[in-house]
Amino acid sequence: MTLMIGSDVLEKDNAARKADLARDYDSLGERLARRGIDINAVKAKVAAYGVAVPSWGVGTGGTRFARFPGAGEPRHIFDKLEDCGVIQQLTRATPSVSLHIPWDKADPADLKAKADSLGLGFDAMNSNTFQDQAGQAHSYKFGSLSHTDAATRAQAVEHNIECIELGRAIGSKALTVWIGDGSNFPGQAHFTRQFERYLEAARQIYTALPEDWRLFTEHKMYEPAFYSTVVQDWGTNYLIAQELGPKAFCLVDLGHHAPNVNIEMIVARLIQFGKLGGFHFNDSKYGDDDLDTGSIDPYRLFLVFNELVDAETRKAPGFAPSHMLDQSHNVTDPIESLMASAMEVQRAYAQALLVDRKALDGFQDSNDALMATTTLKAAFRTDVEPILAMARLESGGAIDPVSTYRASGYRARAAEVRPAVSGAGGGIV
Ligand code: LRH
Ligand code: MN
Ligand code: MN
Repeated sequence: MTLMIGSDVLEKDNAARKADLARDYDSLGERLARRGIDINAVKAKVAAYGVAVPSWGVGTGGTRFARFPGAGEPRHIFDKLEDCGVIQQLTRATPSVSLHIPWDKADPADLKAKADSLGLGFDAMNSNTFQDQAGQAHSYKFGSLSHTDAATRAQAVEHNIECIELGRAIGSKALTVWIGDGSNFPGQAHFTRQFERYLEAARQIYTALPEDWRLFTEHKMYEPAFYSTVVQDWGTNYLIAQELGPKAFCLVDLGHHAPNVNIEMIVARLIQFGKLGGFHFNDSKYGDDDLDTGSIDPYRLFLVFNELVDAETRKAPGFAPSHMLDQSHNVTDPIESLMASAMEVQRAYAQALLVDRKALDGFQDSNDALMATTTLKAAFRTDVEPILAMARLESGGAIDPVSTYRASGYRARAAEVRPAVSGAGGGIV
């Protein structure tokens, strides 16, 4: 039994919206033409854009206080892939999935066959040395790649190599390493020795990378370590990428910075020095909140994309970042949140494509701060929804993915075959 959205439902929902969309698209096209912008060129770029879905995002997340699972939660990676297939079917913006090992461990041939049947590919592999697994010889309680104990470090390195091997078999081309290593008390760890141990272990992972692979290291200011974190910011992350070599890059998770940090400027710096590996898109208000992309500060997302489009336009050397979502859904249907988030990322991209870069350059050179910022705002304020919707429609997706998804009854059908999960007692405070 296939759970995918039936073409009848998709066509019916699209049919009800097609005429309005055509009018909105024409009207926007006319207004953009007045600004010297070809709407079809923007649409073509948007249509070619893709952001990877995190396999772990399709299950209901949770906090350390509780988890409230929804109906029809995916049971395993194959259910997760089906959910990702729906997201791609309706949005046409998420052609690949990023796996997390060992959560998604399975026979590579089965993974590949399932993904192929859904028209999905595999993005970066993610290793997990921030929690212990059943039967594991050494605990990560006091760290993994930077642990004081050599055998624990070796186990963490070995796990990363296993992720590379699985990734290789399914067509992935990158490994993302995020560790929770750090300390909870001043004095608990020797900062320098701890980082030396990390670098030595990371070098071993780097050495195991296939020729055409990239290694992404992800910085995060705090949590689970609450006093110090080994890879705490983009400075340390950049040092790692420099130390390891040309296949090592920095991954920027938007939620992993202190509030008010100028993330778009970090992005610009990493681009300038050829070390921007990719993104984990999400949004935050206070810390690593893992909220839906663009739900809190869509302007910041736009400003990040403004840097990306700037780099793309001037063909910055070696510029090819990976784009992934990384969110935790606590109160929404994860499929709806991921579809909405993929569209938010696309929206920021489309808006950034509208920036009059020639005018902006001129205002920057003449120190016209007001007009420079107004130039950005003019792009950000443009409602690009007709461009996104038309790109989706033309590539076989839904004009309004959430509406089509709801009309399809997918979740209820999933709940019939996927047993209900209780959140009772799930808190780990
Ligand atoms: C760490 C993190 C990391 C992933 C995910 C599960 O906060 O964002 O990118 O491994 O959580
Ligand atoms: Mn992340
Ligand atoms: Mn995170």
